[in-house]
Amino acid sequence: MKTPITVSVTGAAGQIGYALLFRIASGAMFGPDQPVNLRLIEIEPAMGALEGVIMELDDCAFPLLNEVVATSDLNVGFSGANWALLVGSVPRKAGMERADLLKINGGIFTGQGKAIAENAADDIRVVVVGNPCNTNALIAMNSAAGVPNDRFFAMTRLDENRAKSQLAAKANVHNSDITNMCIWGNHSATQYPDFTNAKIKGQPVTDFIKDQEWLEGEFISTVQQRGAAIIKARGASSAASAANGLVDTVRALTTPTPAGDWTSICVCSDGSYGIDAGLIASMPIFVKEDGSWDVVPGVEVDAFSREKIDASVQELRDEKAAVADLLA
Ligand code: NAX
Repeated sequence: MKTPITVSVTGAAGQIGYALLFRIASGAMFGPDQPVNLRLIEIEPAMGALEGVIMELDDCAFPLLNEVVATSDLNVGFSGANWALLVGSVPRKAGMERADLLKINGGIFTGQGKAIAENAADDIRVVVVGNPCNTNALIAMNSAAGVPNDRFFAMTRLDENRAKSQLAAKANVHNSDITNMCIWGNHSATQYPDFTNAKIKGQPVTDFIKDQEWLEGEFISTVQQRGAAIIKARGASSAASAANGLVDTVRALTTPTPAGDWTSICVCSDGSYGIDAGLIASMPIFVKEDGSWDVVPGVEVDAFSREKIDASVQELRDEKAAVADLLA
């Protein structure tokens, strides 16, 4: 049996947490031969609910679940963590300005970044899901002195999966026929799902979908607005599909990317593709055999894509400016 890895999850008693923990404990995230220790982090008022979730984890008798710790103490929560999955955040309430939301959550992610730097394992990798996830990841990265920037990620895999599913339905093919789907920019309504570089059965999307107006209009807006559509239909935000997006994200980061393909993850930009260095932005990523990753070079950005990417990057710049005082 392998040595257990330690996975810290914030917001563990929330609805994504409820869909996520069982998939981590079952082996879906790290594989069927990798035992896991879970460190579940919640705020005090949610500790009772978290106890209930842990009772259910116990009741699954998962062979791969080695140890579960529940805590509201960040130093305990991130102790020895190999992975930190930062799901918890404070939702926007009626009357709250976006800038207020950025500041409130920013405060959470400075403390978490600092605690990660002080307590996590040397190989720590951090994936932020809690919104606004790009800027929260930026704050955590800037607060985690000594942890390399290339260990910080934010999630746009759910958006990538949504985009693949929309293209597959329109082209009447299977989801697995869609490759090279990139989400650019911010995980927000300005994100750009790039159909110009996506492929269907290895061919340009336009070989299968002749309706350019749909691609440039309804396709993009459906992906951008999918979260809102789910809230409207379900009365609650995406949870199982978000948890699945996170399972896919971690698997993508721990598995070499198939040759010629890529995956969308928000990473710290090195200035590629006209995205300011230091912003956490979604772009096409390739994970190598040795487990390190690179931005895929040479992806063509046409005038249509350029405008969409620039708009989303501008939003990231504005978010960064709104939390400037939280960036060390
Ligand atoms: P819930 O409100 O159900 O759960 C959030 C949990 O976080 C709560 O249990 C709360 O007690 C906890 N929490 C709050 N502050 C905390 C702190 N300082 N430390 C630890 N835990 C804390 O939300 P849920 O539906 O689970 O969504 C979680 C986050 O994911 C939200 O910010 C949401 O906007 C975001 N999402 C991000 C997505 C993405 O693709 N990046 C998609 C899905 C989702 O919208």
